[in-house]
Amino acid sequence: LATALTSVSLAQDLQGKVIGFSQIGSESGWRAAETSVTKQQAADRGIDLKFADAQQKQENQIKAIRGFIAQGVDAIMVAPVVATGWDDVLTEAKEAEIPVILLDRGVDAPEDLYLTSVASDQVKEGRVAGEWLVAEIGDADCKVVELQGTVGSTPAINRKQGFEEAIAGHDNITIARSQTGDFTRSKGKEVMEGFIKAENGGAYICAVYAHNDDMAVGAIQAIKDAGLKPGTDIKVVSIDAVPDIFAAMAAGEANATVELTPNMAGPAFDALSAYLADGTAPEKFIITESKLYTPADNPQGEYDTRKGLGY
Ligand code: GYE
Repeated sequence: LATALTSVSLAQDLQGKVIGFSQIGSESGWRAAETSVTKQQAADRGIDLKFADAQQKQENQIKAIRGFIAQGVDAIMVAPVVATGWDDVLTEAKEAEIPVILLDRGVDAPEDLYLTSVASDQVKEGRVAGEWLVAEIGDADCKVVELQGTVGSTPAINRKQGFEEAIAGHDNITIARSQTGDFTRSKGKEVMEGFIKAENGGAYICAVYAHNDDMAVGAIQAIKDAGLKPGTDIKVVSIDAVPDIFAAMAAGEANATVELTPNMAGPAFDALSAYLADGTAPEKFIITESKLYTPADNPQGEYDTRKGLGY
């Protein structure tokens, strides 16, 4: 990760370009890191980044994108909060000949409405998390509770699917309860409290699968408040690899996470600079890595490395 964030070749051709970025908000530690890495990447390349925080609302994103089009920006980046409802505004950008790049989440819209999408393979992330659990649990019976991401967002849909694929055929592992925690720490805690209550105090919950680390961190608190030990009584597996989950791992309170780089803007700017230089069409989907981390992977060291990388 350190290498990925620092070995940026300065693409001078984006110097002075005006790029609008419609960010979802700051629901998670990962999201906040993505914002600061994007601003840093823009500054390194001399880009004039117009940043708009949508406070989790699609209507604010659509408004911001329309504003960018009216300003005549050179390109638009958007992290789409949900998958549907983008056709009109993306068509408007296309008609204005402004390239649009999707960051970290996908859309249900024709592929010709955006230049490229820089994101992880979210089905794979769910699968990696699920495969970890399958290997960890072996033949034991395991009742899982699931904290889903934002309803209608591609990471929530895909991470659910991937996890279900991984546990399919392992009848000893079942998802007992599944609810959205909206990718936030506070909602993750609240929903986990509800799961524990509904499951007779939580003693028979074997694992929590959270679609992001922030919800897992909230769930860890709820588990502790219920007098149980996260990491042992209830295993904790999630996605993102933010510093706080490594702190939890170092304390024995979390078991596995799947890394999501916060540096989506770097590859996005590289693709854009090639496109603006000579019309080179980038890959439609630029896929970032999904690496599993467990307590065997030096969690304290990972925590230290990640602190200061925009987190
Ligand atoms: O995992 C989560 C965030 O869109 C893939 O959004 C991203 C997710 C990320 O809030 O923490």
